[in-house]
Amino acid sequence: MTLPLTFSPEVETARKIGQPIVALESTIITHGMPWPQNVETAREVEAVIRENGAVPATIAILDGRLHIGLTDTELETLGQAQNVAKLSRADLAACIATGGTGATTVAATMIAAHLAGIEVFATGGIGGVHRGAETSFDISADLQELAKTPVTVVGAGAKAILDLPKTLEVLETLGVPVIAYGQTDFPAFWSRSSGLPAPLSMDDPAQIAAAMKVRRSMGLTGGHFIANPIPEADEIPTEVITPVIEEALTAAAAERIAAKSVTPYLLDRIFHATDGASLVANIALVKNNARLAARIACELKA
Ligand code: PSU
Repeated sequence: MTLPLTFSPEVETARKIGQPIVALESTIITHGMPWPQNVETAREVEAVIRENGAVPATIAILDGRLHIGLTDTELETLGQAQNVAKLSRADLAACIATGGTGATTVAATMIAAHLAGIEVFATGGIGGVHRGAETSFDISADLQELAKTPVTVVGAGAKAILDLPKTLEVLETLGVPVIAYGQTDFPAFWSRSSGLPAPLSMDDPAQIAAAMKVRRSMGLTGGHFIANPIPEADEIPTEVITPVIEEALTAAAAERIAAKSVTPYLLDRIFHATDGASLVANIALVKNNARLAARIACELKA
């Protein structure tokens, strides 16, 4: 069978003329941010990618078709839709086969990007090892995907709601290069530093593109994770965000929130507890990641 694949007109043209393309995920739209900021942010992030010389390709499954690039109407519809499925590696095929609609997580977006020949992808932050994983076994499929699929993901580290030391340990075990951009510390999403050193550090998008090319020519599987700290002006200091995260985690445990619902629940709770400041920071860091991803995509073509 042929895969039901739809390229947006903009992405179709970019493919024909060989323009750099940056993939974007859709779970951040449906499960990561409230309406209408989710759609506004998605549009702004796409604009940042264009301003930096690349073409954005937001990825989602709509009525059983895998879309690489969404039109403005599709973006708006997805952003307002209720009960959209959150798709990871395990759910993609079933969603397409049953004609469903779903938003792609980091893992699923990497798979779709690779199918479409896109090598760079910008998001907010990757999933990781959840706190208490020693009993819950809750580890995001994003980590395994980074080990398997040759797509470079740019994110502001991993969300501070996770167990960051364990997340870095698992990435190391899986052989995923974790490269902090412009600093040596691993960033913690809303804050610039997690207090943990990043395994690797680079200051130049051209170096990152070079590392991608070497990895490809060595025949190594998997991608890179580029950990790009939130801009200084937009960060929420660790002392401020930590107690909010602790409170949200306690509430999630009391309400027995599990599996795929954990991350959206915590993000929503933190949004309310910070009077929206966590969302402002989230929007700023995604745009910052889009900028870097576009620069890397352009260097790859250079
Ligand atoms: N980045 C954000 N907000 C999000 C996410 C990333 O700024 O909501 C999503 C991504 O789609 C990522 C998912 O794959 O959170 C992780 O979910 P989980 O912990 O259930 O694997």
